[in-house]
Amino acid sequence: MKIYAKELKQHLNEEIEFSGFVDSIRDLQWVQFIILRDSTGKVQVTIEKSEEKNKELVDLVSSLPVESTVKVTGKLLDSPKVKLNGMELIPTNIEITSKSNNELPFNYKKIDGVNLDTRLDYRFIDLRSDANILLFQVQSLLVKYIREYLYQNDFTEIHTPKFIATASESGAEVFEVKYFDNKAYLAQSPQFYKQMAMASGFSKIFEVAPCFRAENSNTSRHATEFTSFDVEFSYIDSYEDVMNLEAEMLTYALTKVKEEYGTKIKETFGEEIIVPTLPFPVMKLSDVYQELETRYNYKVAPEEKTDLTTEAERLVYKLAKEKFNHEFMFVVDYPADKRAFYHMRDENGTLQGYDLIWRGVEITSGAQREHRYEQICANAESKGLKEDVKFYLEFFKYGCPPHGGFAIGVDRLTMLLLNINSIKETEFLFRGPSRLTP
Ligand code: AMO
Repeated sequence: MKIYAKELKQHLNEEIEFSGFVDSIRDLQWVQFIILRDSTGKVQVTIEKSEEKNKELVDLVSSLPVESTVKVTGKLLDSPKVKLNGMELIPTNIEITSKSNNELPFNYKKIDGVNLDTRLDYRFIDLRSDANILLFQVQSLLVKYIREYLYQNDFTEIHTPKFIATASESGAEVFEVKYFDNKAYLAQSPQFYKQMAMASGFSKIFEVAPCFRAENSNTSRHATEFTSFDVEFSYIDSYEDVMNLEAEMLTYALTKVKEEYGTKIKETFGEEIIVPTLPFPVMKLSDVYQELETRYNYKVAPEEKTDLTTEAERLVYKLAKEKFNHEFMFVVDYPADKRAFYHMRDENGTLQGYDLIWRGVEITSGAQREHRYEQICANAESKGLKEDVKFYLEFFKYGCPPHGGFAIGVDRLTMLLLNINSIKETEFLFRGPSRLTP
């Protein structure tokens, strides 16, 4: 029976089959120790050289390159003296299921000093490290618990097309693709379609899917393709309902991730998972700038104050901790003319939208949407968009409830949770302006 590393404890003193990578080999005078690993853990295989019946195994192991894969059958013994989990596998047979080259392109267990591009070129090897396997287990868990929260609250997962005919965010950032005799674009966001679901009466939906942005920016937080967790729901009274749902959702997911992986994350990444308290603090953009100036002497030109600069985002983390003893901060009251046309403005022209900043980085944009037909048409027109978004404007013509939503970047979320330097390391395969392979 095939056993995974994490199940081994239940099979002591049994004949088992274990398959995995050869993590390391110690070939001593009297004994060979082989450490095998699968994605759930490691086990030691012990071969006594003096035993005649082991001769073939000893020969095989002495020329076995590490990182080969093997299938081992044998007896699993309870051996308290063995440092690795107090057990060892005494093999009767070892089958090499694939042989690795002796020389790896780099040592994925010692990445200090290894160029990140080399690691990304050989991402399949880079991902073999314990830290990287944990990283993607944590990312998977985060997504699982965000989903779980939404399912518990009657949301339906939908899947919207990624070939689109018009840009949803702003014209400059789309990738154009040839679509038979026409042009199409890769979706920057499911924005229009999640709103369409509201017009279709779905009430509560979400989607986890790729977004494509033709942003030629080489920063630690931008990718040309990233995974977006998009949420949209109806019958809200204000964008505060949207912020509240998001804060609750994140708190739920972080609580669960901490319960399941908190200790491992602390051991591997040195990061404590801090479960936030509700409600999350909220500040107006203009107040943020004012406080950054008085507290930290951070000054920017008035024309830059229409959005948070990268440095201001970083300082918002400091401010959130000092002022509210919190890791998160919602920033509201962005100038309406600088934000997407689908955000609602109130009767004074104040934007009914927000950004969420976590640990110094924007992780979310959200808003109540403009659902009134005349008003959304006027908003689109003011951005010179009317013809392009004609199909979208139709959604609001035949009844559409008040609604709002938000999007969280999953890769950024993982980066901040584990205090990883760059989004390049939290995407399974990073896509950036100068990276399309592997
Ligand atoms: P926005 O453009 O702010 O909003 O994107 C939402 C979130 O997606 C992530 N993100 C990115 N992650 C990696 N690389 C990028 N280039 C990148 N761009 C964005 C961030 C960001 O906060 N339609 C709206 C959302 C809404 O209102 O529902 C939108 O796309 O975490």
